[in-house]
This record gives sequence, C-alpha cells and structure tokens, in this order.
Amino acid sequence: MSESGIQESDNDCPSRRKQWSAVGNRVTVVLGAQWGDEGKGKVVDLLAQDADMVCRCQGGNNAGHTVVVDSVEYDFHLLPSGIINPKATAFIGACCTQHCIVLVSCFERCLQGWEGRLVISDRAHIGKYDPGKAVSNQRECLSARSAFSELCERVSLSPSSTVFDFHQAVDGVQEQQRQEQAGKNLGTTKKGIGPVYSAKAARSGLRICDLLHDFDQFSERYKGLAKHYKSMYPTVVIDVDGELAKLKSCMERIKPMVRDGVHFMHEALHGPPKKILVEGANAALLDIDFGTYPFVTSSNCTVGGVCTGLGMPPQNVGEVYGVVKAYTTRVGIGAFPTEQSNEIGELLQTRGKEVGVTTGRKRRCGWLDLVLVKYAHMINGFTAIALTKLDILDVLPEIKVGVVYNLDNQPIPHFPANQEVLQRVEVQYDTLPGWNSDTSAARRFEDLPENAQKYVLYIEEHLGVPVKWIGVGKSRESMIQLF
Ligand code: 2SA
Ligand code: GDP
Ligand code: MG
Repeated sequence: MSESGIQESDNDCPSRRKQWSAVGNRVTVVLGAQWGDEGKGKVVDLLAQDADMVCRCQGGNNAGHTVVVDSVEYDFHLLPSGIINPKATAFIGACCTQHCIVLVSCFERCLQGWEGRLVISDRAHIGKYDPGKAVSNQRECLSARSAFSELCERVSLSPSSTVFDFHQAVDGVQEQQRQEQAGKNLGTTKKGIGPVYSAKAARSGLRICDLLHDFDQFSERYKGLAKHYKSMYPTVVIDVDGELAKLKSCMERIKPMVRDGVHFMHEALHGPPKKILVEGANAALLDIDFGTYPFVTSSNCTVGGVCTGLGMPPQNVGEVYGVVKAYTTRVGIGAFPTEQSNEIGELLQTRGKEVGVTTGRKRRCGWLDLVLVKYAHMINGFTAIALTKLDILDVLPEIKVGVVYNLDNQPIPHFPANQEVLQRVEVQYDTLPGWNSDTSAARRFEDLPENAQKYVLYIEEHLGVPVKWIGVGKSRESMIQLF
C-alpha cells in the first residue's frame, strides 16, 4: 500500500509481484480441432510416456480414443489414454460424466494397486450404472491389464446382467422423438451424455460426492430423478431398487479413489515439478457453445473446458496442441461443407478405416477444411499442431483444401453459427498436387515426398501455427516430430 492507502500497481513493486505470482506447473493440453477422431489418443499416448499425471476434463464414454502400441490396439472411452504409462496417475475431473462405478469395479478386479493410480473428482456427475457396459469396460480393462502384464482370472462382469439405465434409455427415446417430430435426430452415441449434462444444468444431477456422503439422501434424490424421467418418458423402464442396490455395493470400492478434485489439482500444480497432460474428448466443432449447434455434444471441448473441467486457473495452461486430421471426418448428423459423398469420400473412409470407436458407425469423409480449423484455432489458441493420417492421402493424384466459404457468391469472413447457413455455404478450394507414394515408413520430415512436405507447409502457412508432428500410420512410431 502507498501512503495514500491506494494499492500499488505491479509495476511499482516488481519484487512483490514476483513473490506472489508463482504460477506453478503448467498443463499440456491435447484438443481435437475438427469433429473428433483426429487421433487424439495417439498424440496423448506419445506425450504420456513420461507424464506424471494424465487427466480427462470433460465428456463421458461417448468418446473413443485409439492407441496402438506394439501392434495391440487399445480403445479408451472414459479413462485417459495416457493410463497406458504405468507410472502416470489418472485423474477424472469434475466436468466428466461417469459410469465409473462399473469401470472402477472392473479395474479393481483386474489391476493390483489400481486405486493408487486413479483419482476421481468428487464433483463429477454420475452418468449411469450399467453393467451391460461391462463388455466394453472389460475391453478397456483387459487392454490396460495386458499392458501392465498383470493377469487376473476374475474379470467376470456378466454382459447378460444388464440393468436398465435411464440416462442412456432417455437419450435413445429423445433421439426417436427428434426423428418423429422434426424428421431429424442429432446422431448421438446414445450413451446418455445429453441427459446427464441436462440434469447437471437443471441442478438435479447426482454427483460422486452425493453417492459417498449419505446413501439414504442419495437414494431419495435418485428416486426423484427417476420419477422425473418416468413422467417425461413413460416408456422408459427403470429398475430403481436394483440399480440402487448395485450403487450401494460399489460405493465402498470407489471411495479410495475419490478426492476433492480442486484440492488435488491445486496440489499437483503447486507441488514439485510434474508433467501433467490433459486429454480433450470430442472436439472444437462438437463443443456445446462453439460447435455446430445443435449437432454437438453436451460439454465444452475447447480450451475453456480444461479450466472448468479440472477446476484450475487459466495461467496454468501451457502448451495447447490441436490435433488435425489431414482430411475431415464427421460421425453423426449435421452440416459438413467439405464432405465428399462420392468416390473420394469412400476412398478416405475405406483407407482411413473411418468407423466410430464407440458405436461402430461409418464416419462421413471429406477434404480438409481450413476455414473450420482456423475457427478452432481462434477459440483454442493452438501453440502447435499434430497433423495426423497424412498417409491416408498417399494414393491421391491431387488434394483439395477448403480455404474460403462463399455465401450467395460472396466470401464470408467468419465461420457461421447458424446451421442452415452452414448448410448453404459453398466452399472455395485450393488444389495441391498429390505425391502418389507411400509415406508410412517416413520418420523425418525430409523422408516425405516433396509434395507431401508442401502440403504440410501449406497448412502451417495458412493457419499460422507450426506443425509439430505428422502422423503417417497408426502406431506410436509412425509419427514424425518436427521440433
Ligand atoms: P453425444 O453422444 O450426445 O455426445 O453425441 C452428440 C454429437 O457428438 C458426436 N460425438 C462424436 N463424434 C466423433 N467421435 C466420437 N466418439 C466416437 C469415436 C464416436 C462413435 O471415437 O468414434 O463411435 O460413433 C463422438 N462422440 C460424440 C456425435 O456423433 C453427435 O454428433
Ligand atoms: P480420437 O478420438 O481423436 O482419439 O481418434 P480415434 O481413435 O477415434 O480415431 C483415429 C483413428 O485413426 C484410430 O483408429 C487411430 O489408430 C488412427 N490413426 C491415428 N493417427 C493415425 C495416422 O497418422 N495414420 C493412420 N493411418 N491412422 C492413424
Ligand atoms: Mg474417437
């Protein structure tokens, strides 16, 4: 304070500012820059090899992140992909929707010491309890299990013991109603994501802290929520008692993994130096606020979601890596300006094996849309880009890139918010020569054919963001690092 009692500015007292402004560790963030499935799992796996902590900040098991190590393919839905590194602690943040009870019970059965490596925020919302999902969880579980070579004979959650799950059921009914009433659904994954986040926003959701605090109170609120859904969707069958009994039996098992997420994150940021990785799920154009609404998911998949999802300040955000596929894909419904509903789209779909990891749906395919990626960069401020699946373009004689949107023959300066407008835009393309040769063995930038190098440099130049990695295959090794 000065004599007048007025607070001195930072400039007046730099040493004082220094004393109080220790930022702590910064997290490295990996985000999808298109409509998802850009290869985030692979990039995270690469970065996670020496990470101390790997975090998921939003989304639920709608996400499907693939990692290929030593020819073994791992699909992650809720757990951070970086969990493959046995030294990393996995953290599931507050803004994630959980079916963690099954997940955890499965892991508990098959991984010794698992509790010590998984931390779940007590503020996370409970999405569903669905032993039917155990099939997929077992896959996740078994994958990780084999990675740690910890064999277990007792992974036995029976897929036949399915209990009706109302969030998931409601998601299905809502999709049916949209189809009937508006002639168009959203193309959700039907994992109950929309209903869980709706309940959260309506303040009727149930969180992990509620489950662990007082089970009688939790049961009352659970019954209230079930009743609410039943009144809105009478056809939905809800086994209230059965589901509550299972939740109760799982409660003790997950307890050791649950922490106050804000405190946990604060300690991680302000303790000894740590490499902390945050894995975004879904992608910028699926963001609830900035995506192609309403054909989006229900969480913030852009950089703001890192802070709100983990409960951490923005100054602790360090590198923000945008993952960009060398072409564009979209799974589900909605406008897609560069979509190629022709043999080019089919070739990309087939060569790229573009099939949904969670639902098995075919992904729609088209040319790289730099208008869209630029828009994602405006929101996220990418510090560098991972350009994936360049190898899929190896056989094309020429490659188009969307660079401008025209509306009524006039270029528009921004990415349209309204979906009817987005449906109407005409894309102006630049055409680049292809390279017609196999890039899958390239490990250095110089190993790439000249036209492939030019394609990468063109993207870099257009976006004004450096490309740090180039993906030329599925495996960990098939990644060229530029700096
Ligand atoms: P939801 O289920 O409510 O989140 O669906 C809303 C929209 O978000 C899209 N969405 C996705 N898009 C790409 N990949 C996702 N994960 C899976 C994958 C998808 C799959 O990795 O392949 O298996 O189908 C994902 N999750 C949600 C969804 O298509 C809707 O457009
Ligand atoms: P995510 O949701 O962003 O993690 O991506 P997905 O796992 O849903 O989809 C990406 C798919 O592309 C997976 O099957 C990956 O194994 C695969 N993949 C990732 N990078 C590359 C690459 O550079 N080349 C090829 N051929 N496949 C890749
Ligand atoms: Mg995916």
